[in-house]
Amino acid sequence: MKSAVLPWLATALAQQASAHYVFNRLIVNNTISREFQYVRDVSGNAGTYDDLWLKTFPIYGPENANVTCGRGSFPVHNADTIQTATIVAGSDVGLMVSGPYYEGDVQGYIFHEGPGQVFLSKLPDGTKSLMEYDGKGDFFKIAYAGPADKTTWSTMDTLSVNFTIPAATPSGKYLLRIEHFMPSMTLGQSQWFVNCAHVDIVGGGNGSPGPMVRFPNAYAEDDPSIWFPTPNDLSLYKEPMPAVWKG
Ligand SMILES: [Cu+2]
Repeated sequence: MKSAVLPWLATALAQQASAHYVFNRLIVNNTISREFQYVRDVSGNAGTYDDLWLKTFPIYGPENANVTCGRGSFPVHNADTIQTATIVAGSDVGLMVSGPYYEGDVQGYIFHEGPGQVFLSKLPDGTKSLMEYDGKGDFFKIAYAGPADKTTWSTMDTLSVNFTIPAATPSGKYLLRIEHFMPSMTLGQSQWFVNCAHVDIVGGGNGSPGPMVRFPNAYAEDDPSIWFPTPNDLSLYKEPMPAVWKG
């Protein structure tokens, strides 16, 4: 197995500068959705929507408005086709990458060194539907995938960030937001991969989720979780605030 995998990996690492990804599939109870079935479509870095490769390009900096739900994600571009996933509170869920496709591989991998985090934002009172929600409301964090050990990020070379919707989450319509980012060694170089899915949580509980944050600007470029000059020692990495709400 190793002899088959390693040459591909070496090539991929050599292409790391352009090897990016978009979390466009939702996994619910081990069922993988189609691309952008439940996830808001995003534009490429040139503004068009027709090229998956361009959609994978990073967003730079936590203060960029595109870190709310991804570049060009609101108004919802795939309004005619996006669906809302029904998820029973307590279920296992994941957000999975597509692209890039190269070297004959059919899947993209999470290539950048950094953490993954997952958030929920309830449809605000007075906003009629998720289609009309710009994502500027309150988000609480439900998952953090940090370093696996001193030298390895737990998401490295995986296809998805997996988590559980807390059973105590109140029922209702939510934006389910994932961010995977590469902290910067030099100030101002962080790269962000952000997507949002439309979900309807059913069978929920009576929890009071929090603490809440809003995007962009939940973090500053010089936060120790965003500007991390010592990537060779992940024991020094601090989980970004807010804390995970466990329900
Ligand atoms: Cu990059």
